[in-house]
Amino acid sequence: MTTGWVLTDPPTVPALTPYDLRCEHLAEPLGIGSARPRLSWRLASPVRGDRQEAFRVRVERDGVQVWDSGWRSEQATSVDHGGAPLTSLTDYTWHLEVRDAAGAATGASATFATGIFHPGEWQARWIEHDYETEPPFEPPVDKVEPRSERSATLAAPRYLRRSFDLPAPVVRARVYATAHGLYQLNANGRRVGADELTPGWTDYRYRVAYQTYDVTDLLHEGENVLGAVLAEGWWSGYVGWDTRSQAHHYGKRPRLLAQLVVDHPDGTRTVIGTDAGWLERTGPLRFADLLMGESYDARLELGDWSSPGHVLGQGWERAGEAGADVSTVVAASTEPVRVMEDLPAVSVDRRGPGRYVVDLGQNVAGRIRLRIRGAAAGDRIRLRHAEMLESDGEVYTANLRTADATDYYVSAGADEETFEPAFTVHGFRYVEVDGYPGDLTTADVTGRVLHSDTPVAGRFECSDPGVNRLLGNIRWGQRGNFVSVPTDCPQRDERLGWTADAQIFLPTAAYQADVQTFFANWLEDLAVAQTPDGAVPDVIPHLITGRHGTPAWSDAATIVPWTLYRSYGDERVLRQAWPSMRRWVDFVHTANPGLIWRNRTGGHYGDWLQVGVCTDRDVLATAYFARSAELTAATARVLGLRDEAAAYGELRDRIAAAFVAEFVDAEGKVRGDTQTGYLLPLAFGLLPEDLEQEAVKHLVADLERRDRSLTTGFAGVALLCPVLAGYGQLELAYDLLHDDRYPSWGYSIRHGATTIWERWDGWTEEQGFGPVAMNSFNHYSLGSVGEWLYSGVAGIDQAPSSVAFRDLVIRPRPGGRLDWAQAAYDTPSGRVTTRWEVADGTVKLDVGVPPGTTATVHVPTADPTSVRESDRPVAGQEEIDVLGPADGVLVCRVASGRYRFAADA
Ligand code: RAM
Repeated sequence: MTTGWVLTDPPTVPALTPYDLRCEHLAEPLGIGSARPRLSWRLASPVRGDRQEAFRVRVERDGVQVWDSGWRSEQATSVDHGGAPLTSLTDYTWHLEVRDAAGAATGASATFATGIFHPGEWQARWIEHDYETEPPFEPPVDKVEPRSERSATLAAPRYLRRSFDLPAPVVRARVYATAHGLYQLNANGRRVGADELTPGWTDYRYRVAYQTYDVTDLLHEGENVLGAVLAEGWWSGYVGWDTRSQAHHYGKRPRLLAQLVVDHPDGTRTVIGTDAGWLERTGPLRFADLLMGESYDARLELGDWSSPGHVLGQGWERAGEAGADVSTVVAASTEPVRVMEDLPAVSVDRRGPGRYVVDLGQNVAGRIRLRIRGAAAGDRIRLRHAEMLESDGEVYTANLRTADATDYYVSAGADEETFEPAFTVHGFRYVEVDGYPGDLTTADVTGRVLHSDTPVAGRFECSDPGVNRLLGNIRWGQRGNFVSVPTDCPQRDERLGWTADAQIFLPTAAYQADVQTFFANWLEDLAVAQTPDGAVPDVIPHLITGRHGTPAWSDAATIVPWTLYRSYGDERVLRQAWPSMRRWVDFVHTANPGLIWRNRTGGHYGDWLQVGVCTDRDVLATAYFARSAELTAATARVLGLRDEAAAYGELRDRIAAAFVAEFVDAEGKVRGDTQTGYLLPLAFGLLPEDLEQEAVKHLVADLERRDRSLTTGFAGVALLCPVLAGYGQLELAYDLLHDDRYPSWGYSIRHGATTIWERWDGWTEEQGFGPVAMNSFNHYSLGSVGEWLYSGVAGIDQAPSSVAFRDLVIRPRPGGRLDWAQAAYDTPSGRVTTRWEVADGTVKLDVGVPPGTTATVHVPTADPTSVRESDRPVAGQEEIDVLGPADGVLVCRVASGRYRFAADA
């Protein structure tokens, strides 16, 4: 199951074929929350010009058809279930048929199941440890494991069990479960599912997701046992940088809610819910916390506690009931966190007796699985996690701030034991193992990589190893920070859903993975956290109070839904976000009737972590104000809200005019004269044409003055390469991409980075480690250049008016040190591929366009008359429409299929 995070190829097919069938954008989901789910598919075909002319969807339940869409002459690759609303707690199969231009039909089928739709269907109550009747705390064993002061305040996780009889064999069994806290389930001694850190992090004040598991194969007629382990997690553990006294962020006591529904052959159902009939106690887990780590005392193991026939020892008590309010409980709508890859240790360095430093060779979010041999009962092993090493080879932990990131294991004295924490996650590359009995080898240590199981959607490679490493680091930055919510970092006492980080990185993230449900889920928490006057908090889920309404941060409210819509084409995300978008723009407008955004600027971080310059804050804020107004207008247009579209469109134009009047002089110089100061208005189209070229000149002059060195922070960095390339400065863009002097992406790579650093000066030759108060080595924001690798270098993009990549623009940009580059990307219609190569005076360009889409291909060439496709002239080919030469390219419009262009370089 831990196959890594790789792109799966579409099927090789002889004719138009649907594949990758999804329900609510998820593959064969078990507990969807919608009675009218969206069904979607991708298409593959080897035939040029192929497209789906019509489709038909049939939904059935137990072999009985509940909806037939009939044949629809449409190219759409998604449809909402159009029959009567579906029934809760039910399995469905859906059959899809598609017809191509020649009338030939192919089909595919998939399944999904509905979850619990109505609160009344929960026959379960929240259960928790009954703290009222708790006896005074007594250490359970002679040697209590040491705890830091912080972890000493954490309560021991609870083990819960319920034994029950099933009167008949099992046809189908599902568990619906969630927690205030984190939980893992067992059934008859076996782990249920492979999801980690469930139920994930949402704004628990408003909603908590339940997960659905199929346990049909784990249960049988007669006695069965359901078990659960319950820890603190985001609910009541350490989150962010708040101390725990203010914290217990959402509540003080972890709670479990679960319901098992078993169908028997005669059509009867057995339902077992959590209630006071469950027993609970503590066990080997002494504490477990996302930031602090986990402590496990194997001497306290409970044996086969979740199996039938287990003889209950002392310590089991009745669970306390904590009400039956399920009003915040919703169906999970996005992929869970899972163990996505196992990494072998690459080296072990003995630092002293029983003390080792292990290197995984990669900075990750995850944890360690440790094999222990020959330990005596009571031996204690300590694991400290770190991203970097000190110059003397010891682990560098100062940048973790108050996050202990330390796990403990106390041995039971067995010949061989294995320790792997269950309810914590660390951001680390190195781990110090202290107190290890015998010799530790690389074979004893495995790195377990955890993140949200967002399906991989893209692949990029080129001839330059440095650029490939950069892309690799960007990918690992995504993996390390897409853990239930998009976080800024996975290691220190922060790990929060900073909104600018998210909006800036989203375009890159979306090229690498299908992040549709991941961000739609997060947006729900954004909308509920808006203040009554419309300000958006700086972090989502909302935790840090007093900071909201920040330029570029809170603009995530408009940018994230719009980017999701453009990438995936599901207008429901806009419909849902619309009130939040407009409330956000209205908030800024109300506070700034003069249209220069100076008032109510929240935390105003400016161009965060820029180097050596200070981009004018009003410039940055006002540019974002214009952008948000523009996207709100665009959204209104999609939703058919004509008046609002006109009003926000007009507002956007007035902000742009105010921007120019206030900040731009007659020579096109933008106030502050910084790179980001030019990039923002150029990228957002705020300047009139005559000033545009002038502004580009100032931008280029600034770069030249600095010997082609960047100064951009979070807000500007994503725009550097696309804007430069877009305005005819391709070689400058490539120089920045290849640069390895400070500050640059290449500098961190030259110094061994395996992820994107938070700051350009995270570590420098002159200063060593950067400011310890804020120095993460796994932050994705500065990796937002990844978008340009796919859209610019490999050239996979879409037309400005296109949605879901249906109208592709293939415009690769040979240049820099690259001889070739290639990319693949799974659009909602199917896979698009590009590969270009320049050799011996010839440029070759291979393009794959998915069925039903068209592409405008810019074939790079010095001589447009030399362009051939599959060794034939382009002119006169049926699927190729030659639009004409332009600026070093020949522009052609092509239908779906594969094309092999060649031309003089
Ligand atoms: C820090 C992090 C985060 C950033 C905020 C403003 O906590 O670097 O990424 O968004 O500051």
